[in-house]
Amino acid sequence: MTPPPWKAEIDALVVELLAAAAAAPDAAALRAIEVDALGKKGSVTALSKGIAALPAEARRDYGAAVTAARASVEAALAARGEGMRADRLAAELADRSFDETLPGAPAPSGAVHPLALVQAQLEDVFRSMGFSVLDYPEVDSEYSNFEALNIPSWHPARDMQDTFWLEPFADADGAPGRAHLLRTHTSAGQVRTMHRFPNQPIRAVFPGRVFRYEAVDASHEHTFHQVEGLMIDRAPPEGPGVSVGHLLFAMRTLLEAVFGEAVEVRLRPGYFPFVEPGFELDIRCRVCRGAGCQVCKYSGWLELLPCGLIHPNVLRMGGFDPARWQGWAFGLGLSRLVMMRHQIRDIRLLLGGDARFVAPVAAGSAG
Ligand code: FA5
Repeated sequence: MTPPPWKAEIDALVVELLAAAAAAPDAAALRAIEVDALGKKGSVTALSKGIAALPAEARRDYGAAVTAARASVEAALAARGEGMRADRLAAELADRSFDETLPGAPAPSGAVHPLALVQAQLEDVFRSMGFSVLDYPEVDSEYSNFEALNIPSWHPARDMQDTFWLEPFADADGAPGRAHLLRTHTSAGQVRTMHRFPNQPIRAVFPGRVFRYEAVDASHEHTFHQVEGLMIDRAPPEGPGVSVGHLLFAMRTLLEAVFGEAVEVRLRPGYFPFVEPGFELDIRCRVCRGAGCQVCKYSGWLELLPCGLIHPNVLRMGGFDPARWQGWAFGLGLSRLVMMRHQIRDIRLLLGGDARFVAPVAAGSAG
């Protein structure tokens, strides 16, 4: 039986395309052949349209022949592409300047957030002075956050820290229905620490997030970080005692470690129901160097570090007899310290999710 005339036509086209694919010098030429043959307006695609002109009994064979033609062209193109890749690899391997033992390109990595960086620095300084670093829950009881700190519910000092209150629930220790809150300050860990280390000298810091229901601006956040410091020791004549001098030494040591130089500070009397006497330690604003800016509210000073000697009532709440034990505590505004350290003009940038805060920095500029 003589083959139909279209058979020779299809075969000729396939032979021509296979030869072209085999001779394609590069990927671009190969792609051009693919488009010319298999693309929307390609020569192989056009064959399909010829089916309409054929008598019904020839259409099945014609369709099968076109499908086979397309498959062999596709296979030839794929084979040539694979051949090119193999040639390229062989050429690269033959190239003596290629050293496959060299390390690859470094993978992009992140950097430590300034808050975490300064917190780690502070923890190191305090560890070097014999302090433990402790961690306490962000959801705490009204008792730890206020009552144990000599701030009963009627006390006007409650208004100093606007509070996010939670629905009452039972504590893990089974105490029913106590009021809970998002801790407004890391001082909530003070009496917890005293209960944890009863009747023994304590040196501890506890950093963490705290929360206040307050208006946000360049230097106030509703969520910010503090570091609490606590030192308790036996009072004379049983022990060395604890003085404001120790407190100031610790404060200066931490500020010098963070800023790498002596920092101008001033001490003002400050009122907190859980310390007596209480102080506010301010540092010279390092964003404007004292000239006045929105961070320091144009005063040149930034309130950073309230502190004082632990109030006898708080020692008592913690199980320490104030006649035999003395202590100091401070509550450092870590977020503000980081702003000073890295000259950040707006506190909202710290937790705003700006990826540049954790972008890799060039070696040597991490500080
Ligand atoms: C307290 O939170 C006391 N617990 C500190 C304390 C501890 C006093 C131990 C005595 C002994 P105050 O509310 O002032 O105090 O906050 C402490 C520091 O947190 C401030 O000096 C400031 O640096 C920082 N701070 C306070 N409110 C904000 C805020 N909204 N945003 C950012 N930082 C804040």
